[in-house]
Amino acid sequence: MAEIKCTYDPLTELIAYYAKDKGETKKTVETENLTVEEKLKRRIIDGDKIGVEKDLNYALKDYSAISIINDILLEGMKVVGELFGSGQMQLPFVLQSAECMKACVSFLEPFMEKSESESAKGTMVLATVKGDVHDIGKNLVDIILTNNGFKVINLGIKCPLENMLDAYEKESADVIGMSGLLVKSTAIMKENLEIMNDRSLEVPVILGGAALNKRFVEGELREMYRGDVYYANDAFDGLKFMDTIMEYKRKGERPPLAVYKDARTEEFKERREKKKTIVTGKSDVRTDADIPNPPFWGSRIVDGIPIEKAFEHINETALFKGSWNVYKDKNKPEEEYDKLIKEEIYPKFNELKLKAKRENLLTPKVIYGYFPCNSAGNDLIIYKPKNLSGESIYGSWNTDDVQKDNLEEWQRFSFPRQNGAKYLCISDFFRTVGSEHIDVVPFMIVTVGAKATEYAQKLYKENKYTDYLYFHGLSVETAEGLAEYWHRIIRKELGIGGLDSADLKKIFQQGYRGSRYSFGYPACPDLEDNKIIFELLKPERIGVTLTEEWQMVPEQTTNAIIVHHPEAKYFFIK
Ligand code: B1M
Repeated sequence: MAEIKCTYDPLTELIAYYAKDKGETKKTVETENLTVEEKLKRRIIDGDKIGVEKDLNYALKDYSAISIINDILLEGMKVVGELFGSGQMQLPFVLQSAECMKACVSFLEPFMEKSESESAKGTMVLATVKGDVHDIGKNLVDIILTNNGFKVINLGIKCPLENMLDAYEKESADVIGMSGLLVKSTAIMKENLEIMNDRSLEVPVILGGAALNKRFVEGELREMYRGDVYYANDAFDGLKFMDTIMEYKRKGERPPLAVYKDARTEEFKERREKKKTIVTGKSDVRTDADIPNPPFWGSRIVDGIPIEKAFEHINETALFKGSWNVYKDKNKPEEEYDKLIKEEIYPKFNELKLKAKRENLLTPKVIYGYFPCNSAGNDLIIYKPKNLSGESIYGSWNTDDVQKDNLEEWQRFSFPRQNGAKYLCISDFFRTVGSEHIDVVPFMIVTVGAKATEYAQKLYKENKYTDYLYFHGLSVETAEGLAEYWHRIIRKELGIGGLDSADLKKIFQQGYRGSRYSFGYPACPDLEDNKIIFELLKPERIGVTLTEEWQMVPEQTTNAIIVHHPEAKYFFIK
């Protein structure tokens, strides 16, 4: 007889413990008087897999394994989807339900014919597109589809279209799902659809990821692609579209899909065209801001940073809402959300931090430096002492070498300028080549190490979906926390840290002098500039490398140019 693998789940225990403490029964309801069908459905909704084999064995007396899955358990998952859709269930609990579903299916598999266990409601070939390394969004789609009765061929990240088409054919799949978070990925998706058009393919395609929107996918792309294309805002949208596609496929029809028309579409097209034109305006940023003294010139490596420092600088809103997807339900009182955060999310957060520290899962490392510079129009020129070359550039420089007449151009950034608004450009915050003064610009690359990626992968492969979401979120937000912390150190070293707000929340809103801009973000959107920061800092020294698509490995890494000018704040290049 098949054995359920999991008999103890720390998350369930933890939640139960806190619920007990408050004299409540949390999400679970009294199941004693329920029928076995109702009990199983309830278990799925509650994500309660401990001891589920007893109920499954009982159900097997009256039902076939396949019917338990299709008629009882999937009904439970349907409710989970509805609760998520209406904002009544948070993503971590959805994943707990998916884990329970997975455990049940594994238990039931030996009771099924091979053909039954291989049957699915439909098949999706799923991948993150070429050039993009983002994994978690796609994996969440895989988890939700798989545990709702679909088969998913997950091809991983950086996937060329050819691989997707091969798998589509080989597996006789029904749909291709493409994911991607980078702005460039939206262009790759369009390119993929164009190639499919050229080959007269009409494969239904679902697209998802942060840089996409309905206007682009169901407007522009739907108009040009000869097959059907859908925009999925989240994993459950993906599920909804799979259901629709399969329903119509069974009927042998094509779903009636309208091309999404947005009144703003023309305006957007116009703006995009305008963006391509050369901007001639000029900002009125002060040109005489004082230049702080750096503690050293050149670059340094910092190892052995206590992980607590990064933890202290985690933006909890970004972690809880952004990464863990724990949102307030608009229809419920504020107190209920506060209670959820206090009784479930904080304990999880604290438990995870302890585990990460105890098991050295996150190892903060920083490489940073202070460089002499001047601006020239939109460009920022970085100098190096003439007498330094080769490997000797990578380290602290002798201060005497950093004299105006001993400096030569080393690297150059060309930043875009705002078209309208204040006509801002990052280079405006630095003294110009024509001025007598050499300015200072710090750069940094921070990482929490490769073990974070490996551990997250391990959890995913072991089907520990909730833990995967929690840990991945913690690891990426710790990288961001480390960047926040190191920016604080840089301000202190430059002697401008006295202007820091005492309130951490205000620090997250730039409550300090200057700004931290990461390449790929709106003020400096060109990801290719990562190449220059790599030339400046050589982060391979702390184990960080750059892919040919300008993304950093390990994933939990971020970089920035730090600007000390008092007027420097975030701005958008539209
Ligand atoms: Co950064 N990052 N980041 N980042 N980061 C983005 C992706 C960015 C869009 C932010 C922005 O500009 N507003 C931007 C890329 C823009 C561009 O292309 N130019 C960006 C950048 C620039 C960068 C760096 C380059 C910055 C720098 O250091 N210079 C750097 C690169 C890191 C590297 O190279 N290793 C960097 C670093 C980081 C952190 C490490 C701090 C951290 C982790 C990055 C990571 O995840 N690997 C981070 C984070 C957290 C983000 C944001 C804020 C959130 C990403 C995330 O984890 N979301 C992101 C902005 C954003 O998304 N709003 C951003 C949670 C995840 C579960 O959601 O993957 O979107 P997601 O999946 C969702 C849906 O989109 C949908 O369903 C999923 C679940 O519901 N979905 C599908 C996705 N695929 C689907 C497919 C479907 C259906 C639904 O069907 C097929």
